[in-house]
Formats: sequence, C-alpha cells, structure tokens
Amino acid sequence: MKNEKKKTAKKGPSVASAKVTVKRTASSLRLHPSSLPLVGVIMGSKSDWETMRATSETLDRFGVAHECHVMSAHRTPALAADFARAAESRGLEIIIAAAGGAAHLAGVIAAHTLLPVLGVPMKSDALNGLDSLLSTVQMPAGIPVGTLAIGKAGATNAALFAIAILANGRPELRQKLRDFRAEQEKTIRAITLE
Ligand code: RP5
Repeated sequence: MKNEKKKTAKKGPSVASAKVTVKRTASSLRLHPSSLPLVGVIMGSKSDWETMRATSETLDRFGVAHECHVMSAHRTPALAADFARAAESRGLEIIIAAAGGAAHLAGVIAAHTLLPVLGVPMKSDALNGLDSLLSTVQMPAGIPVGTLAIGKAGATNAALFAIAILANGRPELRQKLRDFRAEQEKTIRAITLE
C-alpha cells in the first residue's frame, strides 16, 4: 500500500505549481522515512499564518510531516478544489483548514475529499471569530467538518486532534502523545501561586 501511495503521489493536479507556501518537517524523517506529508494545513489568507503557525509548530513537535498552503474557497476556488481532490492520492491522511469571516474553506475541502477535515475558525476583526466559527461548524448533515475553537487554541488543538487520529495506527506517535499529556500535567501541578 505504501509503495502504491508513493507511486501515485505525483499524479493529480499539481499543488506545487501554484504559488503557495510549502513546509516540510525535517524532524519527521524518523517517523516517516519517505517524508511525504501526512497532514495538509491550509488557510484562507497569509494573514491566518500568525495563528496557524501554532498548528505547524505542534505537528513539528511531534515529528509529523506536513505541508502548509494558502488557498481560499472564494479567492482561489479551483486551487482549493484541486488540492482536496488530489490530497488522498498524494498521501495526505488529514486536512486542517483555517479561514475567517465567511469561512467556507473547510466545508468546501470536505466536499471534495473522503479524508477527515478539521476546521479552525480564525478570529475576525468584525465579529471576533463568531462569524468564522458558525460558518465552519454549521455543516449540513452528510459532509462533516470537525470544528475546533476560534484562534490559537483551535490551531493547536487541530494539530493535537490530527496527531490523535494518526496515533491510532502508530504506537510511537501514541507514546509521544501520552508523554506530552504527562508533561503538561506535571507543569500544571508544579504551579504555585503567591
Ligand atoms: C478569509 O478572510 C481568510 O481566511 C482570513 O481569515 C480573512 C481575511 O483575509 P485577508 O483579507 O486578511 O486576506 O478568507
């Protein structure tokens, strides 16, 4: 299966040919020698990167190979659809989509792929992200989007959620998640208030 994935990875619409930002983690080599990205992190605008950096950093921390792109359901609809249609054959297993305002990116992506899609609502100037949250979460029955919290908490948790899904079949990653939780608890238990 792995070899099949590798062979088909170059087929389908070329995302690389579009003007997008691509990031691959070097630290992922140990877990995934092919270094093919397992998670696609996409966002509607470069202005979302300040928040979505937390997703990438969290995936980096766990050594999960991923790629980050800017694309929009409204401004680059063909690119978004092409990306979603090609994602599975390129070896991606999960897509994290962030958008703000009339945030349709995650839903549109989910409509074009069977891969699990996680949505991260961006905090907006006009309505503090409530618009983004409702646009992302209120999907019609039949096409699910797993929606996280608004902003940086959602960006971090989207990565942790993706890691939890990937960890189901990857004991080494599952152990990393267990260690992360233990470390987090230890840090909080050590807090003293003056
Ligand atoms: C959405 O519109 C983006 O996801 C972003 O959150 C919001 C504003 O985009 P810019 O005007 O900053 O490019 O599509």
